[in-house]
Amino acid sequence: MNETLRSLNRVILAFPVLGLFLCNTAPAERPNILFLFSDDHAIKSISSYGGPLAAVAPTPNIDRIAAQGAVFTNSFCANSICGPSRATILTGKHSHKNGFMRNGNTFDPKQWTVAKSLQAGGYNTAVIGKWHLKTNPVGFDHWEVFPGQGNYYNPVFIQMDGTKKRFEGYATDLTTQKAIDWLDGRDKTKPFFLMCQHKAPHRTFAPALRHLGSFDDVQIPEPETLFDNYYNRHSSLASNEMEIDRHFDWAYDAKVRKDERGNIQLPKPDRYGTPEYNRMTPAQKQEWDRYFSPQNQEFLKDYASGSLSDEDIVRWKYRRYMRNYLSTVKAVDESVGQMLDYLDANGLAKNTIVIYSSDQGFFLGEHGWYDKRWMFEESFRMPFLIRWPNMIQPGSRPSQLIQNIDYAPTFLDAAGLTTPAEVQGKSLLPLFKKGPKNWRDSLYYAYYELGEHAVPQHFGVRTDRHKLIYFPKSDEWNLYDLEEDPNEMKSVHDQPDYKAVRGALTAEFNRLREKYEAPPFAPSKGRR
Ligand code: SGN
Ligand code: CA
Repeated sequence: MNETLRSLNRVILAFPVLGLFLCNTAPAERPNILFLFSDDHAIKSISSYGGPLAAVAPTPNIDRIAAQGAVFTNSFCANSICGPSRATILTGKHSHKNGFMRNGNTFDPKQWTVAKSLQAGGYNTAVIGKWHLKTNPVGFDHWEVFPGQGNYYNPVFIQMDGTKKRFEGYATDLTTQKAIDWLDGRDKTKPFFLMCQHKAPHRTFAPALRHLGSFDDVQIPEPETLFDNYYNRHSSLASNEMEIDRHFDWAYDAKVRKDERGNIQLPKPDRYGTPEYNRMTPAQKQEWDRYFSPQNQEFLKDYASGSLSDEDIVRWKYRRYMRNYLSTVKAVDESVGQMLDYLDANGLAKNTIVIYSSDQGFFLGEHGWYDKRWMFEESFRMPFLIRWPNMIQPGSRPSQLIQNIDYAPTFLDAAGLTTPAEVQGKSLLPLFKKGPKNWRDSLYYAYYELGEHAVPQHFGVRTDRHKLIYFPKSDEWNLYDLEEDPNEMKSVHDQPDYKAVRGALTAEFNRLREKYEAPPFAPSKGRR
């Protein structure tokens, strides 16, 4: 009897009812689940999603998952912010049901999670890297996670005994190595569930030193909406605090340190220092400076000469942002390659489900922005690629509307375990089979944060063509026709020719709020 079957038998002996269920439905060998995850990775910077960046910034390893499995082309989050997205993945529920509605909340570790079910169902479970839920991971046989947001250079990992250990190196590489080490030493009598969760490409977009300059010789295309004027939509767009122009910090984000500037005064914002640079060893700082300093001096000279227009400066910052962001993605892509190679080398590829995803999307200059939060396409969309040999058609591109509430039931379904009735998502497995599919036509979205980057609370519904957004604070609505206006530059909510669409979407919004038992709109206190 092979190892997996032996472990399956043990589960069946321990849980006779479950055993019945497993025998009827699960394949003989339950699949391993490798969940590769990053933070703030926009689909436009994954080449298998296509688009103008694909040619200049390919992600060959993530694309391996696409070629051998499926790319979900309409994958979305329930709440476009870090902790809430992670809590939704673990619980299969919208934020109001798992209690983690904003980054400032604390995850209640007593509640049901997919990790707990997989662990109890016979899986060897682990999470490594970014966690960001305040309380320590529960339901994992092994964990080693960053405190809070974590750092890029020489990061600290919290150990299972509660101590904090600092490791020299780059966060993405260290996370990968730790994941591989765990796989090597895991309990091989059981199938595994491993969540390998990177900090990158999150702010402050700090690349591995070996990748500095990787995108200097390519022309990075600019989004059409880089100079959005915020007309014709909700007034809060104009009062945002996430513009490359007005809010991209000179030292912190654009990497022009104060001590490099001589007597040249840069305009605002210049609020933060250089915490990542400060963490580096002298040798690391030298490498960083060797790359950034000459470019910074050239920019400062041009700036001081007065030859740069406001638009030139935005464009310079956009290029700097994108070069760094895409460089952090390059390390994530390499990590994916290493993990896939590990599966190949150890005979695990065939029976391992591999997922690549990220907690939400991100603005790569669209609407002039960095950051996320909005229900606009760039931040609402979440990458979701999945490979499962013999179960998923290689190169497929399912277009159904899926959401992060669906991950937990998918994992459980694949493992032959029962999904609790309270879970709000649906298993994606039926979408891999041929034939007609009974799937949802709309998605519910809820963003509850109170002020960071000055994005107001908003709630909405999206169908394949339309998006309705409600802003409770000002009791205003926006409606977008994604076919006519894919860049979401104009709300048609008050246009008479959209009366019928508006009525249908409002009814759908109310239906979903009822279905998911969403709470009434109520302003909460505080900023986070
Ligand atoms: C930090 C970032 C913000 C970011 C939030 C949420 N500032 O506060 O720019 O929007 O995290 O990101 S930073 O100075 O700490 O980088 S999330 O991915 O954790 O939700
Ligand atoms: Ca995030």
